[in-house]
Amino acid sequence: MITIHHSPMSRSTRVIWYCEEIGLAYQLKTIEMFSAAMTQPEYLKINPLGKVPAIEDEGFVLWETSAILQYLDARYGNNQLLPPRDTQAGALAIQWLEYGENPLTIIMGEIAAHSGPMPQERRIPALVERGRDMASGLVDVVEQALGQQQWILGEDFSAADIMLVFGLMIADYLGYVTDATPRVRAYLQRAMARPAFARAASL
Ligand SMILES: N[C@@H](CCC(=O)N[C@@H](CS)C(=O)NCC(=O)O)C(=O)O
Repeated sequence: MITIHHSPMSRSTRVIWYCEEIGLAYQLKTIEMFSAAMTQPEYLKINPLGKVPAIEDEGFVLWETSAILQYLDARYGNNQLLPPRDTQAGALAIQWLEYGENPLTIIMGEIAAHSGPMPQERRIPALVERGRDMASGLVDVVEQALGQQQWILGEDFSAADIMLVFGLMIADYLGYVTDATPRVRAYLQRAMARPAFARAASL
């Protein structure tokens, strides 16, 4: 069974959400965000950056959310939630997986963390300022791409949606999902109505 190193309400929720979508068994090792435990040698052996998520699979360790979702889908998910890489749909899936993390979640996360929960000595106000200049534009990219589609790749839900929705939830919390982005608003509601999301978000 895979082990997910997890902090509630963090990027590791994406990994749990993925597992819940495909019915993959997992166990959680919970670690408190920004706590000293994240920078202890024992945890740095798992993730040298001292961040979540990371997974362990029979001694194999992997970090970076996008890599984890791609690994799990190929190894255990029968490619249910990502199209084959050698197709254009597969290439688009990777485009959105990556966009969902960087810049979308990186920028939204910086605005949120550096203006709030991050320890004072680590906060960089310039990151908040830069993020605020970029935030609406980043949400608008998804608004335009969704068009009339249900999900970012079309009619089928994918792991790319899991990556994007996490960043968009922070954008929503920060007030960047507005009447000017109705498709993103409806997309978030659709995603959050999925039972697998609800289970992951509760952990
Ligand atoms: N690009 C990495 C980012 C990981 C990351 O920044 N995780 C945050 C939680 S959402 C974290 O652990 N932060 C703790 C810290 O910065 O000290 C990924 O997608 O896995």
